[in-house]
Amino acid sequence: MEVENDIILALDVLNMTEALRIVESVSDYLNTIKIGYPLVLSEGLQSITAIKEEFNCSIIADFKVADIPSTNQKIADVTFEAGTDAIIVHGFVGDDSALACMNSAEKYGKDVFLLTEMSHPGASMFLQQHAEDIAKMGVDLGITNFVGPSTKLDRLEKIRSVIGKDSFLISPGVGTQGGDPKDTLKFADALIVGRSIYLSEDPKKAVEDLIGSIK
Ligand code: U5P
Repeated sequence: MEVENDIILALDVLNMTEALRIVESVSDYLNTIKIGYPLVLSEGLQSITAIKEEFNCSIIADFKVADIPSTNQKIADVTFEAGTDAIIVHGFVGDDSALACMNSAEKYGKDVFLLTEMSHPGASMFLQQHAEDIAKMGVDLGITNFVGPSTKLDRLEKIRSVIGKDSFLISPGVGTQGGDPKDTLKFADALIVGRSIYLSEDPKKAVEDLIGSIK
């Protein structure tokens, strides 16, 4: 996936008017948008289709898919039908569940991102202990796209060492959650940034400043 300026916008707004306004304002600089439950539960899966059609951008659906294989397959199928380019899938549910999403992605010619460890403090309670095994499982399955936290750079470095330098690693937690953009890019290929862009009074300037800070 070619991520312009190494920044993915997390578009966690609750209506299409706001979504279109934000994407429009940053579209000179960004070509990859992550859309998750906040927008899709508010406006439907067609919000993905509409944004992709209007801006010709790549869409990553952040549904953190975490169910039994047959349900995962259905979730992935309808998500790809809507025009999504990639779907984020939880790794903790195991290889069969991840494989179901991979099979769907293959059928549609799309991608899977495997979520290894999360960026919030609570992730240290359960997920962190297994993150490297989850990453290793992904590598063994042939997954080449991963998600890891920018808020814990030691962990991000570990995850990078498991997935290897050629895997594509995207990292949320920059800005509002405290992650540093430049440091994160020592280990990640692209940053996922939400609130510090879409809550800014001037989202375009927020992106310009962010690009300036990682040059
Ligand atoms: N996200 C995380 N951490 C993870 C996985 C996903 O923050 O471990 C998602 C959030 O759901 C949100 C975005 O969509 O990445 C980060 O947004 P923000 O903190 O920049 O507003």
